[in-house]
Amino acid sequence: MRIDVVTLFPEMIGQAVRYGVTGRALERGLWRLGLWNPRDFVVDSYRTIDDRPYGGGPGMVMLAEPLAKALATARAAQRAEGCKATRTLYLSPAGTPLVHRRVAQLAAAGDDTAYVLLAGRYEGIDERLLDSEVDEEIAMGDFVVSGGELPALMLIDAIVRQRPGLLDCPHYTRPEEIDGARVPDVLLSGHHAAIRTWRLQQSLGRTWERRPDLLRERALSNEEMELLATYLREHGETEESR
Ligand code: 9WO
Repeated sequence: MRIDVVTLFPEMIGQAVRYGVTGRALERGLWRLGLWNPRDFVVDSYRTIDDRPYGGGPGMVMLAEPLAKALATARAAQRAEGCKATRTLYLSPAGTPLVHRRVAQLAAAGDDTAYVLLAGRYEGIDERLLDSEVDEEIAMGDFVVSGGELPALMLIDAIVRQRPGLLDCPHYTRPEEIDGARVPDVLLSGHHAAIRTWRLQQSLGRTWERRPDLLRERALSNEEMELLATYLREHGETEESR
């Protein structure tokens, strides 16, 4: 699973997720994070990301164009990393209240699924951007805060802590061969999606063999179950029959 966040304050997200369960899961490769600042997609010298609301009234509204560019770049980065499906979620007090069942559904997505979380600031975002780009609006509760970043962090934490803690995959460094024992070919292939899949499969297989209790704590995604089944076909039988 990969999660990208479009936010005017990427450091807020990047720092906070490094603590505790989400940070360890990030280090282990159980999820990946991308951060995108819409300000980086503005060309004018003032780097304007907001403007006054049509019809008047207080405050400022986030411009559609920089957000659309940031979202497109986030999705392109997800695809480039092998993500086959992506959903864009907007954190909004007017969204569907988040419940555990929805968290579990979001967390059960496979390694090839991604989310883009859109965190707003100011009075809000141009409605046309929301209409054309957002798949789902999610509320953490019936209250308003000053930006979508803290709600986005709550959503990330809720999703990631549902992902299983797996044992580490095997590691290799030089040389490529020691007394006839070779580094697995996939690790030398430079094929990053295949390497990630192999590592996930190794982690799943080792966890099944050595700490099955960890896998009982919660359901695996379809992709994870297929990877584990293949691992067991390739390893389980032969080693046991030896
Ligand atoms: C603010 C607002 C107030 C009343 C009714 C609907 C509303 N929508 C928004 C809104 O989307 N605001 C944007 C996101 C821009 C300002 C900061 N934002 C925000 C998100 N404030 N609070 C949230 C939020 C998100 C999820 N769960 C709780 C609060």
